Amino acid sequence: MRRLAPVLRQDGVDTDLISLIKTILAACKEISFRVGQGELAGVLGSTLDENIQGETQKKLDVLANELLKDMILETGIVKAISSEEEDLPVAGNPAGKYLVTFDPLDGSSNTDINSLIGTIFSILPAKAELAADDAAQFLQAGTKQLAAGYVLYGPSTMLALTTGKGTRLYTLDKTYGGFLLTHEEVAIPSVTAEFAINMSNQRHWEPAMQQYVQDLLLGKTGPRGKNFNMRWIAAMVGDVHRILCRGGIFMYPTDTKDPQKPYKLRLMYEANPMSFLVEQAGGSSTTGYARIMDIAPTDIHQRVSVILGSRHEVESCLKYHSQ
Ligand code: AFP
Repeated sequence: MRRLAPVLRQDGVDTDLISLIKTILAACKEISFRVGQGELAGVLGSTLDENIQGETQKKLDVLANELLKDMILETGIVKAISSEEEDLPVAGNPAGKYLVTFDPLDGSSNTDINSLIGTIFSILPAKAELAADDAAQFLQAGTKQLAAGYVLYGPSTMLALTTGKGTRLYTLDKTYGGFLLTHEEVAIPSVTAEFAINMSNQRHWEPAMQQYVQDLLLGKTGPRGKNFNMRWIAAMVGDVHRILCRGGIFMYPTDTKDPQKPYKLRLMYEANPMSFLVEQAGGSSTTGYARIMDIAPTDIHQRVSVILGSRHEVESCLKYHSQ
């Protein structure tokens, strides 16, 4: 099986970008090892701190964040990083070529139940005209991403990565410590019978989403004329990975549960990198009203509604939103 670097070189990826991706993966390998140790590493459970999102930080959140931040900034080719766990961006080399955004541990609520979690990352071009500590440099649409990926800490540790030339899957070979290409070119089936949504929010959704999901649940007896299956991992990395592997539609729509927080998923740290991976694999990703990768960000921690996956099923869902 082929190793990561030769595959990226064959795609014409810049050597500095390959080096940065390998550094991110080195941090993820350390996170994978700690996650795999579970209770034995004393890294489970919560800290006494809250992050900018108002969420209690898990010990693994902090560990993963510190590892990624330190290793990425030590490369000397990154101008700044922005993390879901950091209030503000952290400046690196003012002459750095790249910006990196990441969710160090997506699915934190799964850490203490030995369920799926992962690291999501996105690489953007640095803006020479802006200072290294200027948050505005991160406010670039998802279409500007140079690379995006996630590392899924599951029974095997897997990497999904795109640099704009398709989406590939790699599996960590824990004997030699490198990621080996295990899925050359991901192609999401355009049709699916599997949906993922947190049903407990049903009464808070917009009518369009309520009607769409209601028709999925009616299955053969309803307007869709076929039965659907449901999955919900409560970690976007796990749900998106399933969709890359076998298709499906994933939704975290706007809801009125907390008027202060109409959306859950973060644009820079979750929606944009996942949208890049999904679109490069032939799927689509929308807010229900606009392509996610076209959104011009206004805040590094802004949140959006997300509907992504099998192209034809996303289109079916959009029809309910356009009526
Ligand atoms: P945490 O990282 O705080 O667990 O949130 C994970 C997440 O952002 C995303 O990965 C999941 O799809 C979604 O939230 C799960 O949200 P619910 O807990 O409301 O199901």
